[in-house]
Amino acid sequence: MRVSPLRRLATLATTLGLTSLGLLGAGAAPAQAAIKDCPAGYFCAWKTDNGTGTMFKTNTDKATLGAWDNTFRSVVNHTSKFACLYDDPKHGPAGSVSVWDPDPKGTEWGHSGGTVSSLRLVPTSRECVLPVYPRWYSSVAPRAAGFGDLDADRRADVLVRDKAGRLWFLPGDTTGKLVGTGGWNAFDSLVRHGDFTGDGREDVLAREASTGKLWLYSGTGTGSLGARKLLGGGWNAMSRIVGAGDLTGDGRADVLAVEKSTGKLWLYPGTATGGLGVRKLLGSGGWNGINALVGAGDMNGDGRADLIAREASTGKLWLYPGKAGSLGPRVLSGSGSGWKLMDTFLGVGDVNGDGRADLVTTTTSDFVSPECRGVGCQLVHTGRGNGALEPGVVVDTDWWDLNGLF
Ligand SMILES: [Ca+2]
Ligand SMILES: [Ca+2]
Ligand SMILES: [Ca+2]
Ligand SMILES: [Ca+2]
Repeated sequence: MRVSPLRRLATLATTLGLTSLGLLGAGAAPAQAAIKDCPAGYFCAWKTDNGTGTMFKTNTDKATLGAWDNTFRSVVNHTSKFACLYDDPKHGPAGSVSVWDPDPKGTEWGHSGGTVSSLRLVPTSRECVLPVYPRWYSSVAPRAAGFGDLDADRRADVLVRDKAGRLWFLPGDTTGKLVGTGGWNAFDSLVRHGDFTGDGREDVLAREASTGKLWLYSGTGTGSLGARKLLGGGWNAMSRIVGAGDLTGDGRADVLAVEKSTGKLWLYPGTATGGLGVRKLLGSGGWNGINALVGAGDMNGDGRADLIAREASTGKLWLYPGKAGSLGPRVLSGSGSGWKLMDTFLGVGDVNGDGRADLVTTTTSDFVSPECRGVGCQLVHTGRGNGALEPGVVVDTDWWDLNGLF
């Protein structure tokens, strides 16, 4: 049985007391009969290395294990959830935690070290050691950004998709709310940047990976998403889809997309009926050389939405200032190799409440700083209001083992 990798273990070990990831495949293999004895939907364990003798089984969490405390030697996880095995009772974080992948068909077995005192069955491996969604904090901005604020409280909010395909709304006070109960992993592009339907509430665009259809999910104004509407097909011809804010200056949010085959950048203007109008060429080529593209709002203070782009070859961060329906000459927004160490770029408006649009990033595994190292550190790069950014400040360490931030 494969043990799911919990990333950034070294850091976690100090903060959560993790010391090991469980033991893999040591000892003699249990008889096939032992694996088959474990019913579908159950996690099972034996006191012996070879799966003989009395079998423990459960399909619910166990805060303590009674007579089975510190006895698990062979285990199988025939559930569709991750099994978290804790050395401490009550799922305590002080001792080590091992994570066993879902194996609903029941073909694999594993070996445990005989130190387990409690267990949980959870939809994502992250939940073995952390809350399902990370903590997100933002300040109340002096004015509405027009995007990055699904519930219109002038606090920048974030949507997080977990690996189980659920969608969480993080309003900015460190709490979270489930707004999509499942199925969101069917989309390979999720875009949120402004109001497309014209009701003053921010909406979300989603591209369905299997069909290339682009859907508009209208925001309800509370962080939840309402009924969806088909915007069109063929969007899998695009390597990147970005919510740009209002570039054309008609007060409606527009969409930008990079064409996979040509590297062209197209502008799709939002229309009064909540659709997209006739596209216009913004960039004649080369846009596939950009490996991060985000509509970040008005970064340079001229009242028009701007675009931030990371050049793959150099790691440079460029600001493309929005002009009336086009983009002006790009200016360097951030140099240095640091931008290559960023995984996700998030433009959700003014995060620190000074009235200027900011940029938020999360890191790749190569990132190292005194505050945080590895994947999933979150940084806020405060906008200066003239297109430049202050150096990023680490604000949290737990933005890992997720499936996207929007
Ligand atoms: Ca908000
Ligand atoms: Ca709307
Ligand atoms: Ca601008
Ligand atoms: Ca700001």
